[in-house]
Amino acid sequence: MNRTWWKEAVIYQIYPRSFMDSNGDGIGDIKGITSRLDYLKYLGVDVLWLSPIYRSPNDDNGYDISDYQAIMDEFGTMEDFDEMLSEAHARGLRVVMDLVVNHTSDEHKWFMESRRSKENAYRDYYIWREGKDEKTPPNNWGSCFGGSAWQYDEETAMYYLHLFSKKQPDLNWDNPKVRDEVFNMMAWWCDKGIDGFRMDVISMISKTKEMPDGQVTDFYGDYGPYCIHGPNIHKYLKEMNKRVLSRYDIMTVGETPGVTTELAKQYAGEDAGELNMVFQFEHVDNHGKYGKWDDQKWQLTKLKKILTRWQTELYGKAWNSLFWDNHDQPRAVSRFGDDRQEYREASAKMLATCLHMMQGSPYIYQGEELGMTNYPFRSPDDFRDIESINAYKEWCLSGNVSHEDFWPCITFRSRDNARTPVQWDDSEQAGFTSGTPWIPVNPNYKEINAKAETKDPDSVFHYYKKLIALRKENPIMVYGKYEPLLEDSEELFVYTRTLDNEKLLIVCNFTDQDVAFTMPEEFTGRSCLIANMENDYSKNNITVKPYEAFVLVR
Ligand code: TEU
Ligand code: CA
Repeated sequence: MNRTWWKEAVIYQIYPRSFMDSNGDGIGDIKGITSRLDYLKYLGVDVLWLSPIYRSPNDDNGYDISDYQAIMDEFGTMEDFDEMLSEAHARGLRVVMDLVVNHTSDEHKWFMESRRSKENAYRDYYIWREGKDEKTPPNNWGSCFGGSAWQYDEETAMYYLHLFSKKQPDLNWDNPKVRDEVFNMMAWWCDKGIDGFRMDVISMISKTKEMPDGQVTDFYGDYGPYCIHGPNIHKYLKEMNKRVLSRYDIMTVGETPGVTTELAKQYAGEDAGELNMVFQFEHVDNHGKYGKWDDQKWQLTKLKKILTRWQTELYGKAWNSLFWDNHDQPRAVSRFGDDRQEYREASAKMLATCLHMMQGSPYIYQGEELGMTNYPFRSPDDFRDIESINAYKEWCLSGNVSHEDFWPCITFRSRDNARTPVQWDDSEQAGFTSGTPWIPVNPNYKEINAKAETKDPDSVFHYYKKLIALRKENPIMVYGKYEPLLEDSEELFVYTRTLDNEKLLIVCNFTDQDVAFTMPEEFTGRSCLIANMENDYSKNNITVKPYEAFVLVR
């Protein structure tokens, strides 16, 4: 297995809108990021991944880009960006950009041209089809944000495809001109000195030409096999690698909905010549009665089975990215841990241990290092996210489900949980802004904030800091082989890591109960690398306390 800097790195995701506001307009910005670089350096992370900062009308908070080579007005200027980049580099921090090229904004000049006429030079940059008739779209595909994936456009009386909102038309990657534009734009950013790309829904850029109806799920058809891992996906990524990626020392991570371990070896195989690693979603995609809208926690054995499969099947062949949450997921401590006051800190540390000790590159989503929790939504008016707003309309206001049934599900899973402002201190608006934030601050900021946690050596923050530092001193955390133990336990997540003569034992209690555990002989009485509470490891039979986590070294 090759040793590389991005395998050894810890990546921190910044959602700029909610990270830090520098000018009191209530919206996080680039100068805000620059002002917090010392905090990130102190935490010890190596790479910052910025969610999109490009010019955008913000239908989907920047995932709808109208100019790839300009900065969103609300976030600042290109000078602010250049300053941030050089300040980050001066501190040894690398910067990875979000690359959103499955679609653009409908306000991108390519699309504004494209929709004008069938003969326009940009027409074929997007995916246009005739409807079945005037009122029926070309097929039954649904958009990820609800409704049909096709929008009728009066100008030329045809439909365009949008797998996300109707303000996010899909680019036509089969057009070589589109690939040229995208690759040139990527090289432009690389020449500026950025350190990599996180590629938004990159598994969806190649579509089946015939576009047959999908299987009917929910209210619309699923585009499933026709838009995910499409016919030319690997051809286009290899081309991208050859023409751009391979020319720079950068890291790449593909966001690849629907990816399996087999496919991951193609996308991110050691010698596949495509990407460095992918985000898989199996461990966060527990679907329930209303699709992704569900209020149930994972059964631990199921969660372990998924993660163990990714750990073992990719070993030596491809590289895992490790995450519990991001800007599309609820807060990890609320979802996988326990955000009740008596367990929040312990369970946040337990989750950190469990993730950072696995093989792959760990991602920390802003605020996760503080143990930030889900937001206590009171009414649908609290939502800012297009996905939550549309889902509430589609499921509830239409009368499909009652508010009482749906409310616990949508509030447990809403993406807005992750998007409330980072809690910097206990002053008004948690120190995020001097104005009114675009989305409310979680009312628990007086107890949970960076100022308090950086001062308290026992905080969640300092636990993350320690885990990150340990990774630098212990190559076994990066390169060791993973093996699961106690696979049938519904309470404990236990595994080992092995590298040469070294071996680690990782034990994590995912419940609020005491659990009896028999220590493997080889670890009895051994020293502890890190733990979130005290225990006596000299005995054979020990009691693992609620949300306890420890790592022993053989
Ligand atoms: O998300 C793509 C994706 O996989 C969606 O299915 C995602 O899970 C979504 O949140 C539905 O629950 C990426 C971005 O991360 C997301 O923020 C964007 O909204 C989306 O692409 C469109 O660009
Ligand atoms: Ca601002």
